[in-house]
Amino acid sequence: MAIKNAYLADLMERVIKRNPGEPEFHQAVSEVLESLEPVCEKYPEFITKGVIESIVEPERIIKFRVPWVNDKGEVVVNRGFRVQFNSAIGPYKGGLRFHPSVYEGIIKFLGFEQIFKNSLTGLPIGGGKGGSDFDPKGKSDAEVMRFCQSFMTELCRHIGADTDVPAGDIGVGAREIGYMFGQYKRIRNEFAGVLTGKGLTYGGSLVRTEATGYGLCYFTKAMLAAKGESFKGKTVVISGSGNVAIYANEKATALGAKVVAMSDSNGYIYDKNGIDLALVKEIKEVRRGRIKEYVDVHKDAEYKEGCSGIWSIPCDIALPCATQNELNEESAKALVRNGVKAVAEGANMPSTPEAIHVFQSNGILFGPAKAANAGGVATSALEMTQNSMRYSWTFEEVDAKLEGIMEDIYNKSAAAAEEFGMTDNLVAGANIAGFMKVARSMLAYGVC
Ligand code: NDP
Ligand code: 2IT
Repeated sequence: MAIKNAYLADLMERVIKRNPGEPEFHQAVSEVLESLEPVCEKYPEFITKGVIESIVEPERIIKFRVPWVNDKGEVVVNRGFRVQFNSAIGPYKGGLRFHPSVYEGIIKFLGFEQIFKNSLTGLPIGGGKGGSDFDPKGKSDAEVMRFCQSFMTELCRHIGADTDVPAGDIGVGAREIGYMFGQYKRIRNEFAGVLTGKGLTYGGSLVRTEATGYGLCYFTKAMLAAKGESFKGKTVVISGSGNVAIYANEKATALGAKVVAMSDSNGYIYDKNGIDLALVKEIKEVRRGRIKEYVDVHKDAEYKEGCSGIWSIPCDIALPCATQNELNEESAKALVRNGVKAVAEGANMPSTPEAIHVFQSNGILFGPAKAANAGGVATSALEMTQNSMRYSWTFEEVDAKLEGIMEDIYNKSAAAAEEFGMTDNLVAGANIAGFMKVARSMLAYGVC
């Protein structure tokens, strides 16, 4: 799957040289440049006017020390990042990830993907991402608060409701957003829509908590409907058991499917009767426990160590909702062997390029992350709209807008794939449709 266009191939080489030791970033850029080959043939100005050259370079990278005091009174120092990748169509927008695996390359891959995803939503948001190598697991609430306050003490100089609006991602949920919003408000003395995913009592939007998982199912519903299929009666496997996975389960079940497996970074559960989601919510959202605790209650369910085994469970629909590169070629082949019909990505870049190739070459419906998980950031943008209006929409209003946006993303991606001679290739379609709006804006600005 090499890039054939000489300029794009050379640019890819230079991206690798300029960003050494960042394989996830190289992977994300490579997929997009490959999709853009036919676009650059039709519109050579995107190359000659430097749009492609600029789009792979972040506008700004902020990297900072985050010192905080743990419960033993010791000073701990973490690293914080905010990559402000592209503001051509709106303020930088994208989540914050707190996980020990975070380094600059992870934030750059996520920030790069966010440019195209945010454009696909049709809403005025640019691309950014941030985070830290801080691990919230096993920390007390007081430790998480002190970390979040220290993180925001630096970050607050760089963000703003019209500049850059962070939100949650892995390890950052309502608790962390609350601590960070409180610190922003205190230091800057302004009550502004500077973060999304806020609590409902202080400017949050209804449906934001559910939005990524619900949106993933709305996208999948549209993708299935285009082929005369639906969720009804289907068996679904969902990796992860965090925010995205839980609400993907809730919506898939509401649409008539049976979810039989979920996981965390230690292992997975299989419940042939259908996962008891209330119990998963209690374990993950209330107790902050491990998924294996599920089998303490449901003795007939199985727990197995290791995450990748989840893809050996037969299913009609697979929704990877944990993390990048969690689904490799071998897992993709197992899914295909077991008759999977559709795969849609709730996590960012969960399938390796080899896995995507297996799905596409076997005619499996494949919804790439940029399109399929855009419901979270789309609803964040709706939260920004409500904050600007100083008004709140009802759950039903936001949910209806979310479903409309996800259908539109499916239609735009499918249409772009068709226009460029790659019918049904939603990877290429989403990359192209997301790129066009950003690229046209960049062209309008000249060199900047
Ligand atoms: P959470 O922190 O709520 O949950 C993350 C889940 O993924 C947990 O079950 C976690 O298990 C598992 N996980 C995390 N890292 C790994 C790893 N290295 N290996 C295996 N499993 C892992 O995060 P979210 O649900 O918010 O995010 C999940 C994915 O969805 C991410 O890729 C994120 O970028 C993406 N996403 C999130 C959006 C949002 O609105 N929250 C929007 C769009 C995409 P454990 O508890 O063991 O760590
Ligand atoms: O990957 C993502 O799109 C997110 N983590 C959500 C970003 C946001 O700003 O809501």
